Amino acid sequence: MIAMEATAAPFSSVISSRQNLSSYSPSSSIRVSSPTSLFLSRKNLGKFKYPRSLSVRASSSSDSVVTLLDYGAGNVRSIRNALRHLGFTIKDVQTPGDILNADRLIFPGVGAFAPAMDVLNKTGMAEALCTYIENDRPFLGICLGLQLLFESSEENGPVKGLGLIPGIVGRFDSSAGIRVPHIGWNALQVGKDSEILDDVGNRHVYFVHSYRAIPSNENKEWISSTCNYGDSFISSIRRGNVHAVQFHPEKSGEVGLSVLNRFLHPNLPATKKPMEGKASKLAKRVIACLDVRSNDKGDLVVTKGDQYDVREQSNENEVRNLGKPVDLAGQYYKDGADEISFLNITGFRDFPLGDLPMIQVLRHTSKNVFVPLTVGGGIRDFTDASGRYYSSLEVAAEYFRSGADKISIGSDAVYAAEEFVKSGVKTGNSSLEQISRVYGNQAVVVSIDPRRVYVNHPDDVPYKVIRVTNPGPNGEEYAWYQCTVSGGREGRPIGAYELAKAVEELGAGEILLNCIDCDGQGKGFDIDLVKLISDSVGIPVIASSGAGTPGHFSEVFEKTNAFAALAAGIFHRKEVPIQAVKEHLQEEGIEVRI
Ligand code: 1PR
Repeated sequence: MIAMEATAAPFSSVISSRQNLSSYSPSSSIRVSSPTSLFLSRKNLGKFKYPRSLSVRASSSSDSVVTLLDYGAGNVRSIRNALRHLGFTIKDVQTPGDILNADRLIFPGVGAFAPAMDVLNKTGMAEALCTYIENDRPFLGICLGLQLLFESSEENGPVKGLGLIPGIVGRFDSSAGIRVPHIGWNALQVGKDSEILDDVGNRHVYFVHSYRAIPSNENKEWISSTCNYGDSFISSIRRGNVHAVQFHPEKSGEVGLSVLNRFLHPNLPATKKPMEGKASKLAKRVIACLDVRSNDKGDLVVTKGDQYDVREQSNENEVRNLGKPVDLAGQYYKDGADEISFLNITGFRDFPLGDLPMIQVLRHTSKNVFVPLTVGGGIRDFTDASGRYYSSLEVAAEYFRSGADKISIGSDAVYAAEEFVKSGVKTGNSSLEQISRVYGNQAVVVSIDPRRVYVNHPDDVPYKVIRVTNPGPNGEEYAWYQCTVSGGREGRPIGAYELAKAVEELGAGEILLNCIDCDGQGKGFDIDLVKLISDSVGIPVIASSGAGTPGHFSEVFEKTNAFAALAAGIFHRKEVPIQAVKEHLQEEGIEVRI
């Protein structure tokens, strides 16, 4: 499952008028009279009817073209970028015939199961796909592109799938104590003959999904790897030339690129010995954050604040300039960052679509960075000087189209949470609700900018108060965490605890938990705050602000339920390399992606 966006489908023209497949006759095609023995017997395939008249072209070339089935439901920019990075050109499927004619076909399923099947059925793509796969043509399904091969899915269903693999795709069971969606880097148990996973070994790959297929006696011959998350689920299948993976190779760094490369170049000799180790579960993520804004000369720079003050303490009082966003993001990718966040820190006053540098930053970064990218700042409804109204959905859509995997909402989520706490009513109109409804909650992060406020007694304020580890300046033993908007400039009548609970209800998939007091101080994360929030919500929490040493990362993972830890200053100033953080965590027995 990856963020969806509303774009015209490459073959949208065929959606309304279903192509008559029996009249389709590709040039240079050969008739395939019977399916290969690789596949299930018909009686196991449910009621799916295979057209008898489809033809599949014989593979003739090993050129550098890959056919992409983008049925227009979502953002496949990352897979396009990854394929181009590997030296391939992309041919988009326009008609079912393009599937049958493909030399190699990649199907990055996006969005939800039911609408995807609906489009595939209406366009005749379902039949073409089944024929193509039945004839053992080179195929790689990704995420939903794996799930659709099964008999059916429970996602808004039951909904019938392509029926090529026995099994029902079901939702992860959150009552088993796991957080759903399954987001992050997880290790695989790779079976024999997986071929495209030859370089993976037990290195982590990136998953984002709420539904999964589970191994059974009926489908065991298809399974090339499984993964553990609550229970064991199918992370990849392989039969002959047909492959599909539940994870996102295009977001899994170098190891993900190797999976794509091995699919595109079958029979490559194993070049690397897969790494040995004890990878077994979801890795804790280390995230590099780039606070971005224009400096006084108008250049977009990565800056870094001291408790959110990003100006130098000099006569010129200029905006601190720590580098160029695209260059730094590329460097952090190479250094092993599991994710990269861009925060447009003046987005609250400069409308992000008003000028386009941040969009350009994303476009350029996503060409060479193959881990998840988050972008935040200024996501809200907006009317520009000429009276043109932009909805927050349009802003988010532009970010997704430009390469973001997740968007992060700050100020606007605070206003929405305040309303919700007051009224108890979900209006469905907030940017948070709208974007998570359209793109899925896994694509929406809420960024919280709280400031610690000490009090003498838990009843002093109508917000969640905790006993703090280190008393306040006047010996206060308690504190609450006041949310702010506009980059910490304005305090609001809501606490971080109340906000976190509210935004989870409103559809946030993750919380980026900053702390103004700790920002840029290098003294460690605010453990009291991170513990409070990560114990209170069922969605992943990213601890942010204050990292100064690798030990601060292990401390936050050992003492709280944070899923990820984010840092900025120590990476920008090259005080601590990302790899040093990872190695330290490993030494401490904390699972990370290496
Ligand atoms: O309110 O939706 O426009 O979003 C604005 C976004 O910009 C929010 O995510 C908000 O956190 C961020 N932001 C606004 N002003 C600042 C600032 O610094 N003046 N940056 C700012 C937030 C905090 C972290 C920082 C960590 C780690 N920066 O992102 O990277 O504290 O730093 P450290 O490791 O150096 O301690 P909207």
